[in-house]
Amino acid sequence: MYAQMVKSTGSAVKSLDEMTPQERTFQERVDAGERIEPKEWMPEGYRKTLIRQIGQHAHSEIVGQLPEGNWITRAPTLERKAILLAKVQDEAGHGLYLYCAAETLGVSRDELYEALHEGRMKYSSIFNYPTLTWADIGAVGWLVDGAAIMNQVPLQRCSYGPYARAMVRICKEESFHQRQGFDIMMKMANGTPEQKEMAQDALNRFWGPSLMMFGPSDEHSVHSAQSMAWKIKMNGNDELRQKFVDLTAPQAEFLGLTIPDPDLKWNEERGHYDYSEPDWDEFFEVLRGNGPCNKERLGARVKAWDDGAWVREGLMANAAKRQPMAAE
Ligand code: FAQ
Repeated sequence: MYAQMVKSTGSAVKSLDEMTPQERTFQERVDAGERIEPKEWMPEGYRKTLIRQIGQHAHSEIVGQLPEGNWITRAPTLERKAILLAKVQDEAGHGLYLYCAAETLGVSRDELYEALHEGRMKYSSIFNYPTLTWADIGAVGWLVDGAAIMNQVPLQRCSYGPYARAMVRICKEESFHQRQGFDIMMKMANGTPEQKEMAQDALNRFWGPSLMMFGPSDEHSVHSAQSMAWKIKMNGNDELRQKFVDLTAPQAEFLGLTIPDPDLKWNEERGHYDYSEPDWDEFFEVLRGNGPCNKERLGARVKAWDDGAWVREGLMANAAKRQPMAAE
């Protein structure tokens, strides 16, 4: 239990010639940049891929509240506490927009929760790492929200209307989150030597896991080719990871912190930073349920669901009582 099963079902992308007329019309609409809306015809694989990606994205937002929620009562000032509280609430909102977007595809929120709780659906690997110090909250905002934005800004242009529209507001909020994380890092990096050391330690622990957020390298990404053909994903995993490194390396320099990668350096010829691949064995172990916090994170979600049973039962009983009255 609690493993996020590493079971992918990527299949080859059909050429236009291999498609049925209906599939071809659909693909041509996608290629022309048209938006697909819920009641319109779509290939079954498109619908399933969206449910998988949007559902896992929603779960990530919800599980992602846990590492930060851990610090709400211990934030160093009232202002930081209020900001963190607002950020964690935003993540709940993101999860809800995304569950709503998934529901337009014919799956219920309860079904998605069940799949998460039974280990049949994943959430982002990053949330299986602990937040040990206040500087980790800075690193989460700076790096984790930074990586999330890098991936999500292009999704505002994805082919499925409800997902693309949910992304607009989510990206605005994530951008505020990223800046608040950077602000915490600025304070810590320019504080006492101990505070700077905490900031460096947080960067050391979150750098590799943040790179993993973009998914496996393109050659190991089972879904990328089809998802990009359908514009469910707008970029490959490696392309976005590189963009993230290019944007973040100068920020670390500005903070006076060192990215824990001896091979990180600007490559004039490529016009990009060279960097080391993260530890992919660790990534797949985390996906198998063996990360530092997998059991704790999923355990917390299952407990929240079980503890809320009486509320759901009460609401259902109340609705059932009201139904005959409404009919009268
Ligand atoms: N963690 O073939 P690909 C956030 C799985 S939101 C876990 O490349 P795909 C906000 C993948 O599901 C962060 N599993 O897959 C926040 C697949 O397995 P499956 C979440 C991963 O889907 C901030 C298998 O590996 N963002 O942080 C991961 O084409 C702070 C093969 O991989 C999104 O979900 C991973 N890192 O590309 C909240 C964005 N990577 O499903 C609180 C939308 C891959 O077949 C605090 N999602 N896998 O069993 C996407 O863009 C894509 O789904 C990718 C993966 C890029 C994540």
